[in-house]
Amino acid sequence: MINLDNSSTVQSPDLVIDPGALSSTVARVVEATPVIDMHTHLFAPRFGSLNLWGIDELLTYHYLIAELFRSSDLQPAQFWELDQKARADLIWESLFVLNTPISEATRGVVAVLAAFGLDTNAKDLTQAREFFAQQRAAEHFDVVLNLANVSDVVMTNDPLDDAEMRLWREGGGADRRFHSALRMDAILNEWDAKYSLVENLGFAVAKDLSGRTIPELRRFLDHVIELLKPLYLAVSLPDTFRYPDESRCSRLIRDLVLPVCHERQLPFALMIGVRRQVNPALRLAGDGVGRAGMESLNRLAAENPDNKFLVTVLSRENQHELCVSARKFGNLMPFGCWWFLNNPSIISEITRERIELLGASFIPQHSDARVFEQLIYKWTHSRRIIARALAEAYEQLYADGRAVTLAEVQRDVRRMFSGNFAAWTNLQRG
Ligand code: FIX
Ligand code: ZN
Repeated sequence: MINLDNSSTVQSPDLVIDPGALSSTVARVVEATPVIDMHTHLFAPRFGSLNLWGIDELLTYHYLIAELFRSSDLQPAQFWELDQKARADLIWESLFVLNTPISEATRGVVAVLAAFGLDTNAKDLTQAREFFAQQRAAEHFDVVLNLANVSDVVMTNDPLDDAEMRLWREGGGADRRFHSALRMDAILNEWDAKYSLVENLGFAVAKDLSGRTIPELRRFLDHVIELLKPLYLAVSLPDTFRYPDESRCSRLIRDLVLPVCHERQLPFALMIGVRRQVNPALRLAGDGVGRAGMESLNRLAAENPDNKFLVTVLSRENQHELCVSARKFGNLMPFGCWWFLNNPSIISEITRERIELLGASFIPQHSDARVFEQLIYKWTHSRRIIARALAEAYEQLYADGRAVTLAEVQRDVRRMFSGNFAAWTNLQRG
């Protein structure tokens, strides 16, 4: 038996871990294992202004905007009249000075400030603004990726965003740490409002999907896939999503997305349960959650056994059903504790039930980071919780009569943090 509590102990991977050292050993392995962050809203440094970073962006994150209105008399319309610095000052004052930053999103900002040795109890943002103003983006991003131990970042790329597509044409894909995910929301969820954007790009498409719309959309996707080389296609879907039905979304998934994904061996990521703009006054912070009907997911998996799906659901009440669906259909890969679920108490519950039902055959987390430094706290917080859940599983295994080696723990964590995703997407690691 080896006891890793004494850090000077030579860690022989093949020796069994002392049960009393399981918790600290698993925590150390989880902390040391690089992760592929398979869903973010970040961009490679060369995408310039598309990338958000620094204290003012951290504080005006839509999670904190939603929390501000619970601790301030300001109305949203008044808030939107302020410039970004004034918004950040107000959020700092309301949520970090006049109140204690104990929510997940406020604690996250505290963790980022602490990571850079900044005053987490400052009365204003003077010191923080001076620090971030002295940073150069590319080097700063390297520091953040290193602190978060993130080896790869998967972006969210909208093929109908002209500014973004121009950056791709100018070499956007050159950074091997950043990978594309082709986001289909505009086509699948907003076709009636946005089909003319595809038409204006020279593709003969129709609002009612008539004529050559499907082959022309296929030609459009082929063009975009050649440019972006995405690891997967993705869409967020409301809790009301049903498949199959007569909706444009259902028809486009069946006749366009699934055939393209199958032929190109690209997974299709389904992010189900978002109820967009339940409070439009909050803008990006105005989205809500609804419990999805999981029968549609089962139908998709059953009818398309040769398609691979990445799946995350937004309602806590859907999590157990997703685990059961993943046990029934090997072409489903559950991932992440998405958005309103990305909180320690719920990450803990979801990870434990996934380990109990799926072993290590799932992707425990993604950051969904929108501001670069969020990688630091989102991964520090999640690693802490995932390590505890995994250590508990090993403790129960010991109680049932089997020990584990350091090499086995390292194998299991590598599988969850990168192996499952790399295998699912055929990601060739450079
Ligand atoms: O659909 C998505 O990718 C969601 O993650 C976003 O719409 C959401 O605003 C978000 O960033 C949640 O963390
Ligand atoms: Zn997202």
